[in-house]
Amino acid sequence: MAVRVDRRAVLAAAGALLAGASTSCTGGSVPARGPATDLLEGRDWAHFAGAVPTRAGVRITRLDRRITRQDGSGGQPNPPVNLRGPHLVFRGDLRIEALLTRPAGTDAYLHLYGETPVVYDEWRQERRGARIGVAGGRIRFDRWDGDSDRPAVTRAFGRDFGDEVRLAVEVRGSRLVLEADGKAVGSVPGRDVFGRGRIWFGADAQGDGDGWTLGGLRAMPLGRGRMSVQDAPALEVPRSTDALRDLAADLDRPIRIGTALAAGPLLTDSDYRETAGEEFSLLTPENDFKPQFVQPRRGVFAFQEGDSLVDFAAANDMQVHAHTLVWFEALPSWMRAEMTHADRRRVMTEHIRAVAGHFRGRVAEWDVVNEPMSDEDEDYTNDNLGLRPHLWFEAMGERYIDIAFRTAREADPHAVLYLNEYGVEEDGPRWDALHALLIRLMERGVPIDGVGFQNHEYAPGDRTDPEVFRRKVRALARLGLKARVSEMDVLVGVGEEDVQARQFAGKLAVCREEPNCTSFSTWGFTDRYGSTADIRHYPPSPGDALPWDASYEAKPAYWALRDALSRSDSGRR
Ligand code: 9MR
Repeated sequence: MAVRVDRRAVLAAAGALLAGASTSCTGGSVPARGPATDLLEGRDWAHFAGAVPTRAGVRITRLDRRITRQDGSGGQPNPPVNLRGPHLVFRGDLRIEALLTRPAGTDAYLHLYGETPVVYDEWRQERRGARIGVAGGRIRFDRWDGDSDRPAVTRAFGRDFGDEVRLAVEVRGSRLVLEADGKAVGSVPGRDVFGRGRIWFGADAQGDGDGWTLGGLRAMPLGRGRMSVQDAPALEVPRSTDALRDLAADLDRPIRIGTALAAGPLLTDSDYRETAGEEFSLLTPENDFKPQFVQPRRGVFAFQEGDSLVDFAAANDMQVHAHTLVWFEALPSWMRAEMTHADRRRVMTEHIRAVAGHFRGRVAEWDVVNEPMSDEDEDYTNDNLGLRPHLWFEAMGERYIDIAFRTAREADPHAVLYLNEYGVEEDGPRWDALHALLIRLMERGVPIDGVGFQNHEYAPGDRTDPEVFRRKVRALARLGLKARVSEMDVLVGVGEEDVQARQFAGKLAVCREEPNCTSFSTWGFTDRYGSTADIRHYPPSPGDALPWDASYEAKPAYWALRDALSRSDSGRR
């Protein structure tokens, strides 16, 4: 795998040009420059979404990744961060130089993150950082202060910059001094944006055209500053023999214990990484495999975050339960646009072929169809048979499910294929309609292997009796289908930790006991990054739905899960 940028090629392409940037004329006293460190050569830019290391440097593809909300609105830019690449650790002042080569009409941006953003796919918590680039022939600068999605400072300098621009940013005390093609263009207050002494890199292409090339990138300390470069951490983490995954593997009928994970915290938060690898044997990508991330423009794919999750799983002997191919949420806006029914079908099958094909042989299972059942009563009384009338259904009717599963089976013949749904752990019309759907699918020979029961408990009314859930698992067994607990989280209130513990343990006990239940997964494991966070605040306030709190303290729920795996009796009522 071509992971690293080729040393000679980059040096040849960029060395001389960057060296030219050394003639600074910022007006004031110029601090002495320490030795420069090349940040492309020998560093990992191949796991950076959309980036392709080439002989001329790192090619940055225009991804147009955006955050859209559940209803399809919104459009907050969501440019990738090179989390597996180099980052700077420094004290005092420093200088960063970059060579940007772009076709006319393409806007090229380099992001400098003092703290990495927290990225979900319906919101991105922008933290402290800055962005410098060339747009419309001008040098553009933005600064984020970590209290809003929007930049606190936006400036533009100079004009008529050409296709190739040498940019430099100097962190000098509390100011940022900007330079282009060897000349000072301006200086802005830095407001402690790099106060943590760290800088991660990102890049983004906008405007027309497909992208630009980062032909050089290097950094050096200034004056009495100190600087070093760090690469991403090793993915393999130490294992114990007494974690949840070990207890589950030691059962007479072993099952997998899983959780949903995100590439951002995995690569930047060692507590997250270590607990994830130690405790779990199954990994569901929380958002990184969703269409909005992997196919942000039609035919433009970016799998790098997803690949990092798969690499982490492989390094730690975990399996991947991939999520998800066909859903009505987390879609890039182009996928929701008006199109003919035939084109809609083509978009769906091409997406499945490309994504399941990319991960073929590296993931064990797929959620092929996610949440097909409707929440609206009216969809249960007409011809929809309880199916959600979303864009895929509108184009193909119920057969979208058949087509999706058949296409997924062709794309990855060895993956175990699931339909994943919420609110079907309990009795009622949703479950009845799902059960009837499964019978129709089986009769039509659709290659479905199992059903994931999400088991989200967001409110007291969501709590379901494990024995009712057991009946659902058995109903699937009668159809020859597997079952799994796929996304469990239990939001409670102060003093209700025992309620939470009981709910988690009750479902795990059923899964352990029913022969067709293959795995038990929680939707994240620490409240620090839980999906039930209240995002009306900035930064969001964490929820309390997971077995570890926001400081990685195990809660009673964790000990109850261990208990449910350790008891020698069957634990049945
Ligand atoms: O946890 C996920 C959150 O970060 C995303 O914004 C949201 C939309 O893509 O999806 C959340 O995960 C959902 C999962 O994909 C499907 N079942 C419900 C999960 C929790 O909302």
